Amino acid sequence: MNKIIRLLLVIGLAFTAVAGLQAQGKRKGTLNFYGWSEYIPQSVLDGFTAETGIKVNYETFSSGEEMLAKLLAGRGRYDLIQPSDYIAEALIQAGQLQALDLAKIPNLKNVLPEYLNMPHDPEQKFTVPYMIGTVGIVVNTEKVKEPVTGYADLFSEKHAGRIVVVDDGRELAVAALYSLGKNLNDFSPENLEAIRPILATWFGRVKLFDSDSPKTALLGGDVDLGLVWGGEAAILWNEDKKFQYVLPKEGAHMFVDLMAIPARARNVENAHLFIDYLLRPEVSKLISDEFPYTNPNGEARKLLSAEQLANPASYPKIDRKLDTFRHLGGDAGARIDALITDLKNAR
Ligand code: N2P
Repeated sequence: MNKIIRLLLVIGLAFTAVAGLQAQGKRKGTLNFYGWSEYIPQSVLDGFTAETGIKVNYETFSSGEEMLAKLLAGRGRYDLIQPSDYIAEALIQAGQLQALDLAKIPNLKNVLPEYLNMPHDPEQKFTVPYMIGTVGIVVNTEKVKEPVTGYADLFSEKHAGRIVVVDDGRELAVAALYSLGKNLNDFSPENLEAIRPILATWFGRVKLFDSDSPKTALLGGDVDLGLVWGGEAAILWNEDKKFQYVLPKEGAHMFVDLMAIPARARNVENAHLFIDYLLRPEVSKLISDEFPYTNPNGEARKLLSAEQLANPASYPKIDRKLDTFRHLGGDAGARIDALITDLKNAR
């Protein structure tokens, strides 16, 4: 056999061996994932399936309370969920999350320390950070010439019928609390009564409630101002610099969205694999490319372009300490829901 043929044979054998190993390494099975809408690229789900053979069934929600209610009622059988900080806290208290096996999530080391051991999960037992963000005001500065620095400006009578807001009771109630100078987690009965007339006025001026894609109405020119998730505002900024992002001067908070495994999950191994996959810097970068929230993954941030890091809605200049939502306990959540439903029906 001449040398070239022998070499080709060896290469061929090596290829077959690697392919065989890969095939053996492939797992079958599924991962039932319940996550926020507009938050994870399809390419990331597909990439995970291509690498592992695990099929991802992806179901979405557009409010944390909707997801919480479903889980607490024992509906749906998910292996992995994407709760926000205060929702995870509620689930932990209700015994609805299982402790993670951190040995299976080595990429957790990529997460910046300031996003670990936060109040919702002080021992980092049940959750890992996915994305972080703020809720702020976006203004189409071609249409709105007067300065907009806070909630009072946003919901001013001048802008009636030109406003989109996230369809999220807790977010809107907090904005009203801030406008009264109150703490974002203080939903005492008195405070709830105090925000009622404020929200009633605001809701009368809102054109659209949309948590899934509030950017759409702004892009289409149906509205000129919004109270939106930071990542949505970041997409608008990428489209057109006329969309400016403002952290309301009366108060803004930071949300921390997480990955967690429900107590009743069946495919626990697959859930750990997926969490670790998401925390790989190059995968996490793909998420930031499509959904430009604040990425808590320090190694992924190193892969982002200077332009991505300069997006004022993804990485706003924070001139104050931003608090996070806490689980309120008792019936405070239900009272907020009732208030918001009432006021929306009265519109
Ligand atoms: C993604 C919504 C962001 C979640 N579409 C806010 N906690």
